[in-house]
Parts: sequence; C-alpha cells; structure tokens
Amino acid sequence: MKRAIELAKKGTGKVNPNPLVGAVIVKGDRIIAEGYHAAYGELHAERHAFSNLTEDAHGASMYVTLEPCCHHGKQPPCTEAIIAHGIKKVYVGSDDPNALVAGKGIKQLRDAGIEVVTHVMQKECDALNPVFFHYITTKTPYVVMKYAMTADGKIACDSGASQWVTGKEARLHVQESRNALTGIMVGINTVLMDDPQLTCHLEQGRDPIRIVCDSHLQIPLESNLIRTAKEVPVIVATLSDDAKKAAVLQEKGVQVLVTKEKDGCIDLKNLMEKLGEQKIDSILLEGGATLNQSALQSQIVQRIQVYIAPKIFGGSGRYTPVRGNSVTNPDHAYQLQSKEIKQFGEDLLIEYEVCYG
Ligand code: AOF
Ligand code: ZN
Repeated sequence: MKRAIELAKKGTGKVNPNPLVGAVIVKGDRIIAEGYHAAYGELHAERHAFSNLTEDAHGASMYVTLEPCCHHGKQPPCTEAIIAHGIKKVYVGSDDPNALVAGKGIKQLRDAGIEVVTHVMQKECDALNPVFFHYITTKTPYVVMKYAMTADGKIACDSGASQWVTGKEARLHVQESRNALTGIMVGINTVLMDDPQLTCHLEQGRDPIRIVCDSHLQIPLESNLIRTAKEVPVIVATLSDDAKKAAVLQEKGVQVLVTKEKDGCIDLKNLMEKLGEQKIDSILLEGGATLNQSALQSQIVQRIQVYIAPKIFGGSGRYTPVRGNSVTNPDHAYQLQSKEIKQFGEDLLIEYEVCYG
C-alpha cells in the first residue's frame, strides 16, 4: 500500500477534479504490475495496473488506495476488470464518498467471491485526497489559505516591502501548491499593489486558473494577469454591471463572473458554488488580508498554510495576514486544528484545518 500511495502522487496536478489513486498487483512475493491515475479522463489506477501486467493476474492480490469504482463514467467500472482478471483478494485504503460508488464497489467485489480488506493504511490514503473528498460531497472548491509571516506576525514592513519574508525553499514549496491546486485566488488590492503573475514556476508545473475578487471591476487592462489571460485563464469575480469594461476584459480572454452580493462585497459562498460548477475543485487563496478575513467569515476555507520566517519586522501592525473586523472576544476566535509541521530551509510551515462549529 505504501508503494500504491507513492504511485498515486504521480498524478498530482493532473487528475483534478478526480482523485489521486495508486494500485499494485502482487502474486506471491512479487509485484506483477503497478498503476496510477495519471490524468483526468484517462485510465483509472486499477486498469492502468492491468495494462502493465508482466504475467497472468489470476489468484493475485491488488492493493489500491481508493475503493474501486463500479459505475460507468469517463471510464468503465474497475470492479469489472478486477473480477475478469481473477483477482482473489483486494486491499483497499480509503472509502469512496462519491455517491455513485460509496460502498457499492466493495459490495460488488465481495458478491463476486473476492476477499476485500478495507481501511488499509487509511489515514495515509485519506491524506492523498482531501480535495476530492470535499469537492465530490460539496461541489465547491477546497480552499487553502496560504500566507508567509515573520515571527512577529507581519507579512510586510511598514513600507509595504515584502520581498522576501521566507527563504527560497519555502517559496519553492508554494509553487508545488500552485501546481497541485486547480485555482489560485487573490483580492483586487493584491493585483493593484503587486501586479502578480500567479503562475506556477516549476519546470514541469501546471499553471492554476487565476481568480481575482474585484467587486468594482477595477483591474487594470495593462496588468500582468490581463495581458496573459489568453495563455493562462483568468476569472474576474465582480458585482459590477459595467458592461463596457466587462466586454473589453472578455475580448482579452478574461471570464467575467458576476456574483451575488453580501454586505456590499462579493458573496464568497456564491462564488465558490459558481467555481465548483466549472469543475474547479480546489483554490489556493493567496490574500490579501481583507479577502482572507472575508473568506474565514464566509466559512469557505478548509485549510490554512502558515509559513513562519525566523525574523521580526516590528512596526505599526498594518501588514498582518488577516485584517478587517476582529472577533469581539477570544472565545469567538476562528478555531483551527494543527495538522502538520514541516521545515523548509530556516522557515517553518504549519498546516491547520479550520473547524467550523
Ligand atoms: C479516478 N481515478 O483511479 C479511480 C477513480 O469519470 P470517471 O470514469 O473517470 O470516474 C471518476 C470517479 O471514479 C471518481 O469520482 C471516483 O469516485 C472513482 N474512482 N477515479 O479518476 C481512479 N479509481
Ligand atoms: Zn475506477
């Protein structure tokens, strides 16, 4: 199963909104085939493994990180292939919450006389697919809020200068998130201040779909995002009914998405529903501080990645990761659960899950 998990990761950034899945077929003490889901719409891990068989699979066991599917989607049911190849025993990691599968895959295998062992290394297998589990059950994107701050909680100096808070190893890891997640989202102030590209700088990386929350359609036509919108998709979410500016943006390749309004701002829940309809299963939220606050308040954030650099900026406290209204009392804080601590160079990364009570 460890090997199947390793294989599954090879699909990172390529399978969304489908899950990362790996499969290994074993006969006696020999691995006779390996497979993984390599790209959206292509062979599932199980059938990919069968396509790599080095000998007949009759009587063999299969290790697969996710419950095999039993429905006709873009691909035929994997259960049928497992039965047809005479597999005797299947070890399964995660349950599949997809309503089309959800236990029915395992039942089909058992009904065919195959022994099925479930929840093998389940925690590790589940850790492959937080995005898929969230998206398949809610139809809205899994949102990861990311920011980098100093040990005194600042994201920039009082001058606004922020290059760089963290070192190059940590910044490289951010690029991996940009590759793994389907979209990247920022507020209009970040565009006006930094004019970012929001692309993925990894050699083999995939650029995320770039999403800007821009209530009043202020985005400059000469900004890097708009200039490159025909090469890498840009979605501008807005409340504005300025049809003229919208038409110019569309002409430049931008998708203008008008959302509902909430308290004078973009209704982020509504925006997530609309993005989910476009198969955007995951979003890296890269600020700024006001959008971060709205996102928490709207309860659209599932995970927070905090990079902490071993340095102190001091200053007025103008540049902190989450601004807007504070909670009125420590008892009302947004509650987080620590999931993981990693180190990149000198910087720490703490990953939290957001707990909505
Ligand atoms: C995958 N890859 O290796 C496995 C999946 O539309 P389809 O036919 O690609 O089916 C997608 C569903 O199949 C997916 O939501 C999940 O429930 C199930 N298993 N999917 O993309 C795989 N094993
Ligand atoms: Zn399948």
